[in-house]
Amino acid sequence: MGLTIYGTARSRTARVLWMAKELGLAFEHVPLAMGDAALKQPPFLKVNPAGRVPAIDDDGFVMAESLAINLYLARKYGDRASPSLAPASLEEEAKVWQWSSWAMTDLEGPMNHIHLHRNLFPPEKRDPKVAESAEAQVQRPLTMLNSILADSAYLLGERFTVADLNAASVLSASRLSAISMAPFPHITDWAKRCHERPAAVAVQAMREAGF
Ligand SMILES: N[C@@H](CCC(=O)N[C@@H](CS)C(=O)NCC(=O)O)C(=O)O
Repeated sequence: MGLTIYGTARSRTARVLWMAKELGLAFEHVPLAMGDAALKQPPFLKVNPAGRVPAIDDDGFVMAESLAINLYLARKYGDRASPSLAPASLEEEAKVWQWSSWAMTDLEGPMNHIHLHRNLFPPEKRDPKVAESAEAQVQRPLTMLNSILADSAYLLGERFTVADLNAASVLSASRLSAISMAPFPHITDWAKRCHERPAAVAVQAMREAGF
């Protein structure tokens, strides 16, 4: 029993692995990848009926969705980090939900399109118009984020929390490398602070090693 994390670090599972490493959790890692037949077979479909990673099994409690898993792990184990990654009050918890749902609804789709059409797809599959239109779409949310980070080191104030981990996961270093960041210097500084944390660097090493 214990915690099992399903998904390779080369997928959105990197977000959950980052959280687990921040918290110093012991876990079993099952590095399923996109395209693996096992994703669509009954044993894994019992963990995530959507047949996608990341997913976790925490002592028999199963769930999916990267940012939601991180909210759960932060709530259950957040105090294992010092300072805590968990919200310290109802108001902080509400802000954590706010930033996580904002990242998923306003940034995840367009940032993924930019990354696919500028970095990941083979040249013949890339459509510059899709990337341009997605980059135009993220200007407003990124302008807002930049203005918040002008006055605050992290999203809830002076300490790194699950709100930063979730938002910085959606704004991964490779995704940010595909857009012009000149108008957003405070996001650049914040993202660097987040992505240079030892737990994030450890997950990057897992990605590079193919896990
Ligand atoms: N919103 C989900 C997206 C999960 C997702 O799209 N996972 C991809 C890998 S990054 C996957 O498992 N794709 C396989 C498939 O869709 O068949 C999350 O954030 O966890």
